[in-house]
Amino acid sequence: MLNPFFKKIVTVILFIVSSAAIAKVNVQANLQELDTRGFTVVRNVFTAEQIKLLRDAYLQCKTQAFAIIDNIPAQPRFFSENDGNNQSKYWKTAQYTILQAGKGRYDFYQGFDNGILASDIVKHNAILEKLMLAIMKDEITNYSGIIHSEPGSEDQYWHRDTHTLANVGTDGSKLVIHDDFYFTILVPLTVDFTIENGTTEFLEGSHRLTAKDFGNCKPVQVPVPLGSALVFNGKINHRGKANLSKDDRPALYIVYHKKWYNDQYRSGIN
Ligand SMILES: O=C(O)CCC(=O)C(=O)O
Repeated sequence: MLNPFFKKIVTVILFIVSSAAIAKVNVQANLQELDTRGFTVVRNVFTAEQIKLLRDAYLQCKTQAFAIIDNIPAQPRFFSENDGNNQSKYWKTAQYTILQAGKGRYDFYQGFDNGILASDIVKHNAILEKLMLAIMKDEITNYSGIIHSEPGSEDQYWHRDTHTLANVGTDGSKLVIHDDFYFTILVPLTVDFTIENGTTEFLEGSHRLTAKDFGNCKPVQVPVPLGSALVFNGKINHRGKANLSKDDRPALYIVYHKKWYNDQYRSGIN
């Protein structure tokens, strides 16, 4: 018979070992989903305290962004996507770039990742980093921004997040044969992502396909609770959906990519 002290120690050790085993199994499940479906929801990535700090930072970014959107003229943006033409607009100052990502939907893209958005909470989350290194192995970097989707926003245009790595055409034939090098992570900041407020829609498996085969993919939306992270391959065809709720649906995004890729360049932006 173990004395109570040893019994307690054994219980603690068993708990640690089983938690580590569960974490390992979950990482494997997330990696498997990323490989086959192209997206996955990782649970319990951020604490409630961290989400509160991130939410406060988002509210400051929103004030800064709308001081620009409401006061300087937007510039038109023309670009090609999935072998089709697209049109949008953007606002640019010496410090900030904001992209319109569909009606009522804004990407606070450049100039916003300072303060808490530049802290270890965002830049070095242990769970996310482990996942990213498991796939991309080494020489990775990340940056962050915010997607602000207002009530009444409309469906975004379908797109991949990466360049298609071809000089001619945007069907993705050169992209899909390349090792995975870019992942986007969306983090709910004030509300869960739901079907009603427009959680991201994916063409399941399209990260492995050229645009001509997108018709074979199933459109899928997944709910993402606060504290979790929606992780997806930058090659996957996806879009933000209309926000039919009465609340803003902000998302922090963290992009991880191989260091050789330049994500500070965007087609159609001067
Ligand atoms: O808002 C979303 O759910 C997705 C946003 C997105 O894909 C983008 O702006 O590139």
